[in-house]
Amino acid sequence: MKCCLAIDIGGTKIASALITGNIIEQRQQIKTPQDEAAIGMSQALAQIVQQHQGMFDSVAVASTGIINRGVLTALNPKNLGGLAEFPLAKSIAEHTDAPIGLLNDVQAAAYAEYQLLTDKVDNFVFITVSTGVGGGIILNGKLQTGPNGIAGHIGHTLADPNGPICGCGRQGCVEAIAAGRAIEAAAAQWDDPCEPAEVFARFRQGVPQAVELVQRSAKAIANMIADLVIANDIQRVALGGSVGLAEGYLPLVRHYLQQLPHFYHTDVVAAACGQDAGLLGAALWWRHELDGNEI
Ligand code: ADP
Ligand code: BMX
Ligand code: ZN
Repeated sequence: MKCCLAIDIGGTKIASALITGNIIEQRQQIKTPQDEAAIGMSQALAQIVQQHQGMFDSVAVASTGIINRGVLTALNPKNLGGLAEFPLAKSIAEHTDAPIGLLNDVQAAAYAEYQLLTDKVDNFVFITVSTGVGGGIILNGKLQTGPNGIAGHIGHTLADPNGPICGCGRQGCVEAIAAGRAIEAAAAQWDDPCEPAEVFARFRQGVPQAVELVQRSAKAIANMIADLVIANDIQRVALGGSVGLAEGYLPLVRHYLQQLPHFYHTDVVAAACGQDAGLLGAALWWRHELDGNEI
């Protein structure tokens, strides 16, 4: 059975694993380099590939950023320690001759989650609320990447025209209000500052400041889902990412969506693969592409 080295590059962590069929083995996780980000990224990728040398016959990468023609272009470079552009395919090809497939991280996650649905729908969206806010859109059963790899970058749709300036340069993006980094930035200003994981602990204890911050995030995501439903007739949404999967968050998103007129409603569920959706999706998608091209 063919084995794929899967790598999932997020703004906070880089996960890797060997994937055979649907089986994930040797899963590892390191922090995404933030200082000297380009050098750090090259070194991290070199280390991952070299460590697994001889154990895989293809490499599949799910990465944050716009992935187009082998290059990672950050829409929001602040999520990657200021890294605006990185030659992802070239950097990995220096260490292996295996075929390399690249996809945006959330497009990959959407691919995996859609494959694993037991009751198929036509139109499906995967949303991650993590370092940033990202999306992967399936329409009529087909993953949308767009001609330039941009499709699904829903974190950069408008939440509040008077909101904070987003790292992409636009004012009031969903990401600037709802993402882990947005929560982190707001909580850093508190008299008793804390990290997002602690914000959620305080939210669950009912601390008003934390409740307000988490509610603001969940409401922005609910409204973004409503926009997706009304634009594309989305039948199901799966939510992932460390914020999206944090205890208490999904019920809040459902609550705000439920408050809107019924036209905007859809099923919202937790990611079935949890934190592994990106890894698995990259591997499944790349296997499908390679098999499709076999003569
Ligand atoms: P990535 O963006 O690299 O895919 P994650 O999905 O883990 O990584 O998201 C990272 C973001 O989630 C960070 O902003 C971090 O502060 C936040 N975070 C991490 N753990 C938790 C938690 N337990 N509850 C809420 N937020 C969390
Ligand atoms: C940002 C953008 C998307 C990404 C999303 C979630 C960059 C570097 N990334 O909107 O491409 O899919 O974040 O990424 O511009 P994550 O790092 O939070 O998983
Ligand atoms: Zn933006």
